[in-house]
Amino acid sequence: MNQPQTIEGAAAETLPLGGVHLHWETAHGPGAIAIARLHASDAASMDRALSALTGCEPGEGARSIPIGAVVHRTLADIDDGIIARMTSCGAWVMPHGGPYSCACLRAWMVSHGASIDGNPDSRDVFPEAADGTEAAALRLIARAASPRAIPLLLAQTKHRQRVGAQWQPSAEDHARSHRLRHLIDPPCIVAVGQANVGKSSLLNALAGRCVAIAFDAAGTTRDAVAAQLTLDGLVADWFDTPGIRNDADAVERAAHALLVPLTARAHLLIEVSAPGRPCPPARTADRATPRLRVCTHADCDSAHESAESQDADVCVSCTERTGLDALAVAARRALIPDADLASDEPWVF
Ligand SMILES: Nc1nc2c(ncn2[C@@H]2O[C@H](COP(=O)(O)OP(=O)(O)OP(=O)(O)O)[C@@H](O)[C@H]2O)c(=O)[nH]1
Ligand SMILES: [Mg+2]
Repeated sequence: MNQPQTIEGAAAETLPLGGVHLHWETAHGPGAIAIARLHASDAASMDRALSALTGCEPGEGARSIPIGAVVHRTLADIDDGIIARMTSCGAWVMPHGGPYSCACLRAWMVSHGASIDGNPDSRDVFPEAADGTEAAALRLIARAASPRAIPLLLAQTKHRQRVGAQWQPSAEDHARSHRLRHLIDPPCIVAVGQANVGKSSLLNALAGRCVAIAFDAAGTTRDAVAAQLTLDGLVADWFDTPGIRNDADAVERAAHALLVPLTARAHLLIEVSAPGRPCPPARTADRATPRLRVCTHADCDSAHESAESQDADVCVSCTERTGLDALAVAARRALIPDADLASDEPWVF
């Protein structure tokens, strides 16, 4: 792979990618392919940029990539990949998704005059969309974490048409839209409780695999351990935390300090208890943070008679795997109520 050459001292407008905006659509991380969107103010600039990128003489390269075509080309002698010419002024360049080749390609384009476009217009990204609402919805679908986001976003054009162009969102529309954002960016759920009540077992049971060590000795978990879970169609980052106990050693006390920033940024706190072992109040969390009380050991004799079990929102058995679906629904509802998902008022995004 060749290193990109820098064109030093050249005025931006004389460079082959001068006037072309570059927006990297895919995340900065390894992937099979990456997607870079190029947008120019006029067709001639896009022709010139694609010619330079594919190593063709001006005119040749452009003609070989007509509007609507998808072609395989060498990209600046750095990689090979796919170019999709979406419009006269827009194209998607799709190299392999290795971070190094992407960084080289990005550096080559910038050194040849492309400017980094931080927040491109959704209509440029999705020229096939019927209107701005559909373009913005398609853009969110492309990065939505949760499956439940897709039908809601696809319905937004219809909802907007129904309310009309004069629609002014109310405070409740903004609040609902804010909650629905959890479908795009996974919310942070933090499970807290006394040592040895089953917090790690709960994470493992929900994940269906061993994420955190669970052991019959208090003080097993020494760090915040997270996994991404799908809870009733909502993808969330679930954090297991070190249990609270009075005779904690120095390492555990250091681990407890981690809880302060973590609970502060939690969107939902799971207060885990077991029969006879209540959850101490999470002093560090914002009082407004929603909470769910979960009692483990539902499989144990007379567990249902305990105060913790009777006070709990959901009772689960991590070993027998009961109550997990009810917990997933309760967690999703605490973050996004059913009414938000059923609403036919527009989602402000
Ligand atoms: N029977 C039964 N045992 C459970 C249940 N949940 C957890 N356990 C057991 O309780 C013990 C402690 O479980 P952990 O998941 O390690 O508890 P923890 O709250 O993460 O403990 P710390 O990491 O020390 O804070 C283990 O032996 C588990 O197998 C449950 O629902 N039923
Ligand atoms: Mg643990």
